[in-house]
Formats: sequence, structure tokens, C-alpha cells
Amino acid sequence: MNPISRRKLLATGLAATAGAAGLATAARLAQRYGLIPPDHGGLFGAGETLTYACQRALTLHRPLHEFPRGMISRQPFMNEIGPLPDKFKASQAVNFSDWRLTVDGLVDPPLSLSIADLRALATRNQITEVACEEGWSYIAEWIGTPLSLVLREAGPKPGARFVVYRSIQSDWWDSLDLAEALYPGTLVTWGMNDGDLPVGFGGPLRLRVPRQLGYKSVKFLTHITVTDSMKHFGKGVGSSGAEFGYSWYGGM
Ligand SMILES: Nc1nc2c(c(=O)[nH]1)N[C@H]1C(S)=C(S)[C@@H](COP(=O)(O)O)O[C@H]1N2
Ligand SMILES: [Mo]
Repeated sequence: MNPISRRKLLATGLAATAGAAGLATAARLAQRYGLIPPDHGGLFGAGETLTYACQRALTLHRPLHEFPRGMISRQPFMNEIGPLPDKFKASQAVNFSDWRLTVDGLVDPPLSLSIADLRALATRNQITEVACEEGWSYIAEWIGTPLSLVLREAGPKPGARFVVYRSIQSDWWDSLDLAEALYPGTLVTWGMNDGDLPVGFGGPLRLRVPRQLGYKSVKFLTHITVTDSMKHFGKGVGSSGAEFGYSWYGGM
């Protein structure tokens, strides 16, 4: 059987099982296939597992949804951001020349990359939509370096399963499974619509996760950690958003 029909069968099977025998059985099946999200333990845990397992099985290799240049939003919606720490302002004062992206955890070697290092590594662009769970969205061109190539420089070690990413705003952090992290459309972005990435949109550095909801695209990116488990990060549910009750997997 080819991989696509196997995945479809798995997803259909999971959905049917959930209907016929309940979410707990579907969750056991998902476990067997390694499709358990870090936030599976809460009130909506079985539902989260089912959504994640079905979507993941069906969409792992789904192509990026890109838009024509003429559809770029003239007035992209900049969401409100909390206060930025003094160290952000200090870096802004030197035009972010001292900004570093640290890559550590299950990697060899760990890295500390400037924005110039990232630009030199590779440049890709995509015209994609940012959609907030609150209902609004916009389309923009995003320019950056594929996370997959950053990870290739760092060399993930065996056992790597998740990539945790953090903002200079310490209350904003999130994680991706390795498949989403290595997906070529997942970009460490430093440019937007032909210019530098503006601060309001997360400049100087933002992780763009174009197949998931806007909250997964964390602004002011400073730190990436490769890990085998999310257990020891915060409350163990995979992201600051999931600790607030948002779904860790924000597929759209
Ligand atoms: N560091 C940081 N990243 C963040 C946020 C934030 O407040 N701080 N807001 C998130 C939310 S909820 C959304 S919907 C998008 C909004 O992106 P935009 O300002 O480009 O519209 O950024 C996400 N990334
Ligand atoms: Mo959002």
C-alpha cells in the first residue's frame, strides 16, 4: 500500500473507532502510531489526540497553501503584543546586530547564530496567511531561512522528537513535532513584504509555522531546543498557549 492510502486508512480508522468504541480506544490507537500530542492529558485530552492524530496522518506532506502576490494584504493586522523587556530595547538600539538565535538540547554542535548568519545560510520566501484563533487573518510575504536547514547545521541527535522555541518575551514559548519542524515551509523569518521584519510583526526574528494557527508563529525568537520529550518544559503540555487551554496542535 502506498504511504498516502496507509495514512488515510489510519485516519479514517481512528475517526471510525472514535465513533464506534469511544475516544479512549482511538487514543490507544494513536499511541501505537506515535501520534500523541503533549497536551493529551487534560479535559479535552482524548479529543486533542484524535484531532492531532487524524490531521497529522492526513496532512504530513500537504503542500503549502501559497497565494498570488496580488493578494498580499495592504493593511496586515498587527496583533497587540505585551511589553518588551529592556534587553530587547538594548538590541534594537544597535539595529539587532547583537541578536542571537541559540540552538541547543539534543544537537551536536549547539549553535549561536546572528541574523547575518541566518541570511547567509539560505533565503526562502512564501506568500501565506496568518490566521488568529479569534477570527481575523491576513496574507503577507515572509522571507527567512528554513528551520530544517538550521537544524541540519546543528545536527539533531537520535531520540529527537520535538523542537521547543522561545521568545524574548518569556511568557511566549511553543513546540513542534519533528515532522513540522523539518517541513520546508517552516521558516525562521527576518523579512516581510520585501523589507526587514517590523517589530510589531515579531522582528527581528519570528518562527513562521504556516500550516498552523497564528499563535504558533512566535515573535522575537531567541532560543531553539531539540528534545525527546516535552515533560520538563513548563507544565509539560507543550506550549505557553496549551497551559492557557489552547490546543497545542493548531492545524488549519
Ligand atoms: N512573542 C509573541 N508571539 C506571538 C504573540 C505575542 O503576543 N507574543 N501573539 C500570537 C498570536 S495569538 C497571534 S494570532 C499572532 C499574531 O501575529 P500578527 O501580529 O502578525 O498578526 O502572533 C502570535 N505570536
Ligand atoms: Mo492569536
